[in-house]
Amino acid sequence: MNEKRQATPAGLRRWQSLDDARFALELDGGVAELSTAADGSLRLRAEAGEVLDPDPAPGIGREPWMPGAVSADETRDGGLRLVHQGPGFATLEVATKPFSLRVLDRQGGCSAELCDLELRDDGSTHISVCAAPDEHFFGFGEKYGGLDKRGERLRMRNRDAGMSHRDPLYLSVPFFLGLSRTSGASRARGVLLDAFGPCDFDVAAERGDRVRMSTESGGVDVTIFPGPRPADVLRRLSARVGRCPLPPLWSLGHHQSRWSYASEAEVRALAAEIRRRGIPTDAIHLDIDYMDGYRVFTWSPRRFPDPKAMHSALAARGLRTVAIVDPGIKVDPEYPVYREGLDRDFFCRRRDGEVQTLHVWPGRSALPDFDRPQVREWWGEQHRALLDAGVSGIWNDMNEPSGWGPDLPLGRFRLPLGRADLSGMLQSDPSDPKRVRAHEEVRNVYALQECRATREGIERARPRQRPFVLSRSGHAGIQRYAAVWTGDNRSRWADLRESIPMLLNLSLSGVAFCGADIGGFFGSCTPELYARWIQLGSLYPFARTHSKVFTRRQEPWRFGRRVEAIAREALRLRMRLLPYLYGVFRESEHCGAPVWRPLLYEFPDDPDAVRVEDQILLGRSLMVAPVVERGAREREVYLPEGVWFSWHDDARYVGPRRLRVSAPLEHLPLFARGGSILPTQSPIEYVGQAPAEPCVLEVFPGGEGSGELVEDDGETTEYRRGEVARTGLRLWERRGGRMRVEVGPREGSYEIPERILRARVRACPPPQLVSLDGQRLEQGDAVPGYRAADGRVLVQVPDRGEGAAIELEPGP
Ligand code: MIG
Repeated sequence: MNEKRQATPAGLRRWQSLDDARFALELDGGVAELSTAADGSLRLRAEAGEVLDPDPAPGIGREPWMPGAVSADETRDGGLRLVHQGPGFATLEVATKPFSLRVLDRQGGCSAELCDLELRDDGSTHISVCAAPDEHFFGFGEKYGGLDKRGERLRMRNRDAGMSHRDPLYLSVPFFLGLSRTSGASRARGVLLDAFGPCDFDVAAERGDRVRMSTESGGVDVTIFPGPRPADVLRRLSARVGRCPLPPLWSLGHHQSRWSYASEAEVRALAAEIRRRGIPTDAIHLDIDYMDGYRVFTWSPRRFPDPKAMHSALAARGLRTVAIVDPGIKVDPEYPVYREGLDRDFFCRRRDGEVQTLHVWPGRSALPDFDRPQVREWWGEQHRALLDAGVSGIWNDMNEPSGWGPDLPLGRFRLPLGRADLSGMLQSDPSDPKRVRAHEEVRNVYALQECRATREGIERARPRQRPFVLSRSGHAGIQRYAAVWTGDNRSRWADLRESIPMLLNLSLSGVAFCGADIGGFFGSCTPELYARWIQLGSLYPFARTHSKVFTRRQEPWRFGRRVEAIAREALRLRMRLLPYLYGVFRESEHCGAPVWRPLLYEFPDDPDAVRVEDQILLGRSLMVAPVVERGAREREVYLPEGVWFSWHDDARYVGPRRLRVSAPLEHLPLFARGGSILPTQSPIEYVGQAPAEPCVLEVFPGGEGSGELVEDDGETTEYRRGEVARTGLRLWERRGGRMRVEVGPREGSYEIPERILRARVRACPPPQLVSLDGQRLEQGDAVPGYRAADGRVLVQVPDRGEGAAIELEPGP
């Protein structure tokens, strides 16, 4: 970075309240604005010069800032003290010289301190967050390496990292969650540096007591999200940057991808094979070869002569497609999308006025200027060509944006030579499309705006449907518009291992719907690696197998019978858990909770849990402890406080404790939390197929617990208007081991035909008495009735939505 720029260590000169939740600050060499939110979050924007730019947040679709009134007092030295009565922070102290912000909670503890503000005339800035000596740092979006980023320097600049596997990667979320302890209890807080261009985080590397954040343009825009628990931070972060809307149910199934399934015949044959072998799968991805000369929104007339017919054949098998769309539009005057984009001046131009081009698959291509609403609208409209042909989801690749300079054609492939130079490119200013910005100033929101255009376009074309968009690049808030996959990984054990902390940190950054390519993209996967990867990957929030052209094929049956059976079982487990998983996604839409959670999310007060980076909580009740070492047939597992059960054999453990579990190749170590009820179903091959047993409650004793079963049509937005069936679930344990499973009356207007509800109580010896609503049940297969075998009790009762209370009296 340029060291010669003039730096102004800012001091506070004057302040003035704009209203009861907004304060203008005059600094040495700059101006700032402080806003307080009703949920107790705080935002500071500062820039060099005399006027603050208009708020850029609405321009990228941030959720509206909900102001929270505070009372303001001047301190003796001319500083400012804000007192907040609501949730979140209690007091904010703004000191004058040096300028700093101290955020205090109700106990008087400091939950955040911002200091060392430097504003430069070119818009670059530094600001630091004080770090506690024992603080751990999580989040930071999509990053390689360990879960805790203390001591690292992280760059945020969206980049097609290719095979380099170094920071930065495709997607940036300039946010972190700090977790420290004060007098025994943990305290979490979140910090978002909402820069649209590249920025840097020095995570207590240079100075152990500072997280230093730097931007290259646009001033600072920092929001502090108080805890005290990680869940509080995520709720506040997501209230600001947005939450992942409930995905269509089919998109939670398995996706089978390859670069590329390159013809209708190949896709049909693949679909037939998937079903013949009984591999649960919901979607097939169409990589770049479906297009006509890589022109987006077209079909190759030779390879895909009749996409409609293909899609109806796929639909008959319960399969859908997700089609790739790159932002680069082929420069070709005969191509209507290019012609129209050019005529309407929708492409990014260079400083010299020429349309900026770069080389991507179609050759020389132009880039839409997604920061303008009309361009987004136009882009969204283009998707009708794909949707009308029967495509169900859109896969946005190369949207960092990525491309190369000149290239060398090699048959139907091109050898990229050098990276595209976009340094002379201009784009519209998201907050004022009449102004332009250098590409670098808004680079990190390019993909966000593209996905926004895509999602909104699909919503207009299919107003009742929930869209599915998948993106490689993105920024804070990408979850509002798209699911995310972590780009081009390798078919190596290290990449399998790394996918865990990477996805956990992405999840803690608000990106709930995320996954890594199962089996690895580059290179050829081995049978053992595929087996372990599909076991873990079938429990990724987003589960897709994908691989690169010229590598070993990666359909689940390419690795021999044994691995095929392992893959089938893994995916059947996913389908079994689908009702539970769906509930976790509901929760995410509701309060921003991640689907994949590091142990620290649920157990922040347990220092041993905070260190675990190779286990995952899927929602609140399931713990995944995957095997990610070659040749390993056992592993160590850490179980935090509480009762835990092995999913497969009901073995019961009381945490906190460590144990070694055996894990033959067929086996994924999986644990359920005692005191939980998980709604499941018998496995299906695709969403829409009726499960033989639609409602199976897996009951794990060991405490009191509650849950919810949420059912709806799985694909429309009617659930938002109450077309949903919600069933409250409760587990009680009385003295002497009496257990009560309460299924509440169904609420909401979504109709479910009468069916059998099954409650399978795990680790339960034959009971002395089982009753339904006070009536004794008989043993046997009749409904209502129960069976006790193999240490489990299966209770079957009719389900008309009226609710049921099942009681079990333990045996003598
Ligand atoms: O330069 O569309 O990450 O998933 O298969 C490669 C071809 C372009 C990169 C994506 C990958 C995809 C591939 N794309």
